[in-house]
Parts: sequence; C-alpha cells; structure tokens
Amino acid sequence: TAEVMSHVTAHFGKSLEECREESGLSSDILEEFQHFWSENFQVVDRELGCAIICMSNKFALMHDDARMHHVNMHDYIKSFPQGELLSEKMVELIHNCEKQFDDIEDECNRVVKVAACFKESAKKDGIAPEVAMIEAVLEKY
Ligand code: BOM
Repeated sequence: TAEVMSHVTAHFGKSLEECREESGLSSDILEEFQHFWSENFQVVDRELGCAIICMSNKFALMHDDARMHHVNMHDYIKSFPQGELLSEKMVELIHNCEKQFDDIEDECNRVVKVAACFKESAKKDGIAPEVAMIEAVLEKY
C-alpha cells in the first residue's frame, strides 16, 4: 500500500546523505529522497542509480552485482508497520523491472532504469506514496 511505501521510503531515504559524496549526486538533482516520488521528478540520472546502490548496501538489499537480494528486501519491507501487505508485491515489481533492463552493463545506469520502472509500476498499481505522506512519517525514523 502507499501508506506502507511512505514508511519504507522515509527510512530508506535517511541514508541518502551518507551516500551523496561517493555517488556524486548533487542536491540540484535530488534535494531530499522523498522527492523521488514527486510527479515532476524525473528518475534519469546515473548518479541517482549509484546513490541507490550505496543506500541499498547500508541495509544489505542488493547482491554484489547490484541486483536485488530478494530475501533481505522482503524482510526489510516486512519490518515496517503492515509491511507484510507490501513486501511480496514490491519484490515482484522490482524483479520484473530488473528483467527488462538486464542487458545494461553499467550498474548505476541499470539501477536508475530499474528505479524509474519501479516508480511507474508502483503508480499503476496504486502503491506510490504522495510526497506529503512521506513527510508526515519522516520524524518516526
Ligand atoms: O536491480 C536493482 C534493484 C534495486 C531497485 C531499487 C528500486 C527502488 C529505489 C528507489 C525507490 C525507493 C523507495 C523505497 C525504498 C526501496 C527499498
């Protein structure tokens, strides 16, 4: 659900600042991670892909090849309130996106494509949060 996704995003997004330098993601591109879900934010920059890899590594959500770790992602999402309502769906959406971009060799470029696909799939499924929903739960993490 969008509500659960707002919690996951709020928590995951807290790791952005730790990853900014090594990923080269400037604040001009993405100031705060919750804007990822904004209608007018375009998920296109390679540096965002690098940042998502760095952030995922803080929680062991990826394998060494920058593909999703299914079990750890499932457990991570389940750790949020009502997370069991979202975990299977989210793993499925991300995995379907990974399959579409499997041929891209550069990991940062591949991950940003997967993330853009995930954002669109989540919107179609009605599980994309509004930025305001994320801001409402930021203080919990
Ligand atoms: O093959 C790459 C797998 C990683 C994909 C991660 C896509 C989602 C990243 C951007 C959105 C984040 C929102 C919530 C937290 C997800 C863990």
